[in-house]
Amino acid sequence: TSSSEMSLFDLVEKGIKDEAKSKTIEMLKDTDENYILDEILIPALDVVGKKFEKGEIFLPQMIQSAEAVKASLTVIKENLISKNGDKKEDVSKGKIILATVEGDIHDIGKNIVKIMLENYGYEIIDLGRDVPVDKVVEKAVEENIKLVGLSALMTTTVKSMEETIKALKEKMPEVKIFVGGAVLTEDYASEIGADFYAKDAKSAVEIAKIIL
Ligand code: B1M
Repeated sequence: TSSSEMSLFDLVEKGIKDEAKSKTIEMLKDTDENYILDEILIPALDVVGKKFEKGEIFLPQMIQSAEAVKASLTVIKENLISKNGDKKEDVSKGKIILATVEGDIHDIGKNIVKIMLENYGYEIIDLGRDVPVDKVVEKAVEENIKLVGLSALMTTTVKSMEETIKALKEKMPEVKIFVGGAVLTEDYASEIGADFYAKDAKSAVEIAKIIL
């Protein structure tokens, strides 16, 4: 099969970035972006992750698949902006800090959450990935933040998520924190002191509506 005939799923799995981007543009003409996210991009990365775990593929391939997803996400984001362009409110519904915790460089999930929250009118202060505990706390204090969202993808980095939550609550007892990422569960989230667990980007929006 030539890459132009491949499905978006296969393009992500094979890490073919430019074609993934053009395929997304084509699909968005008649396909909902949530379908593309939940039924294609995320499942394709799950397959990639499983193959990596089994040693069937290696880090460079996993990086290429991630790049293909990022290219596709750029298009999805632009599409949402142009769809909402005329009905966009100028006033922000409130500020939210987002960060992937220290030690963890996985930021695709956080970036999807960011796209969705921005789409609903929230102002996002994106601290990026591998963010030191102190940086999150400093920024939250400086901006007098009411809501912070943290992402962690690895069993090893849930520890720094817990530390970030502890440090934030010490400085700002009123701050609310929501957490997400494939390694977390509702129970685990409350065990490490988070106020809310967001299983996906839609739940993050629901949490923002409650708090802000
Ligand atoms: Co890595 N990686 N990776 N990786 N990677 C995982 C997480 C892994 C499960 C793969 C595996 O072995 N099966 C495994 C972790 C094992 C573990 O701890 N349990 C792993 C590993 C081991 C590693 C390295 C250590 C590999 C190495 O170097 N030997 C290394 C880590 C380096 C580091 O962080 N210090 C590494 C690197 C990478 C890449 C750079 C190649 C790339 C990341 C690129 C990037 O993000 N910029 C990558 C990728 C792509 C993956 C997999 C395949 C996909 C992750 C992903 O983006 N999923 C992943 C396997 C898997 O999860 N299937 C894997 C899609 C994303 C949309 O899902 O982030 O869960 P997710 O987000 C969801 C929800 O969880 C939720 O909403 C999102 C949308 O529904 N959510 C939130 C997430 N964050 C949220 C925050 C919220 C709210 C909701 O509020 C704040």
